Amino acid sequence: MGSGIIIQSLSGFYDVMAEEETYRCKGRGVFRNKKITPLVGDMVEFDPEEKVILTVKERSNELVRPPVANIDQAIVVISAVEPVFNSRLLDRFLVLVESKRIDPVIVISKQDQILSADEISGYRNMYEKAGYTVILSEPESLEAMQQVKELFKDRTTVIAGQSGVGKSTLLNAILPSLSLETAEISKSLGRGKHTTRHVELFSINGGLVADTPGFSSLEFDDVTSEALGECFPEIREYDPECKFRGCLHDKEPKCAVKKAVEEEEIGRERYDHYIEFLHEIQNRKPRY
Ligand SMILES: Nc1nc2c(ncn2[C@@H]2O[C@H](COP(=O)(O)OP(=O)(O)OP(=O)(O)O)[C@@H](O)[C@H]2O)c(=O)[nH]1
Ligand SMILES: [Mg+2]
Ligand SMILES: [Zn+2]
Repeated sequence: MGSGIIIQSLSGFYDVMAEEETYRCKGRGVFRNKKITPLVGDMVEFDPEEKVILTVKERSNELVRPPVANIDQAIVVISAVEPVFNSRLLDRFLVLVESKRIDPVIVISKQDQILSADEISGYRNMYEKAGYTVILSEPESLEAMQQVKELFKDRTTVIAGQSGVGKSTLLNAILPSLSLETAEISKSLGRGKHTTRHVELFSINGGLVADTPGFSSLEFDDVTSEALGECFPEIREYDPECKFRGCLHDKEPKCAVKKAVEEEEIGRERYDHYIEFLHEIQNRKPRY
């Protein structure tokens, strides 16, 4: 028996990596009855002789689209231009990642295409002030590539973000031997699809990294209104000072979060998105 991690799933087979070797395994027959579906990122016990996965260990978290488990970190890539920088979309990604207890890092790509550095520096400050690491990148920036590569060490990372922002390009710049497929925006958006379609974990700098087709659903289905504030680090920080326990920082009086927004300690745009998302969650139709 051996233990390993699933790095790829291909029509009924799972590639299990153990001690630098990869074994193409099937799931055990009983998985079907027990409704156990192994995922990329799963830690498993397997039989290397028979090439069968015997047990799937408990997951620390899992994403549905893309289907991947046990993620420590997400590099959320957003482009400075084309697709145009969109802080609302970035905040959506951050909430989804935080709600799964995954550590986010922000990469703003396509720095070579911005007209002036001011366009992005205000946003950079806002997100850094909120508590995030922000890396400005373009494939030619060795410094940015080195910084991202360092983040991969000893953990499992997913690269997330909208189609065309340069997720695959970033990984290719860090490790050219990956030769991941990339596409001009017009083509990928024209098809309405991501160029990257399947999920695979690659070993880079002592860690595992998954290029992903972004997140195909950006709905807050699993986030409650009470939990939303927890997904904004700067709101999480001020929340204990609110007068009322369970304050949602909306209409409540004596709210420390709203005060921090007035005093420009919390970014106005971040707060506005928080309120927008809160109302979206509150107006969500119950699901049966
Ligand atoms: N100028 C410039 N172009 C970039 C940069 N990063 C990516 N691109 C280009 O943007 C396009 C899309 O890049 P991809 O790496 O395919 O984007 P992706 O995020 O992997 O997209 P999906 O796989 O569809 O989700 C390609 O034409 C890249 O060459 C950058 O930093 N600067
Ligand atoms: Mg891609
Ligand atoms: Zn409050």
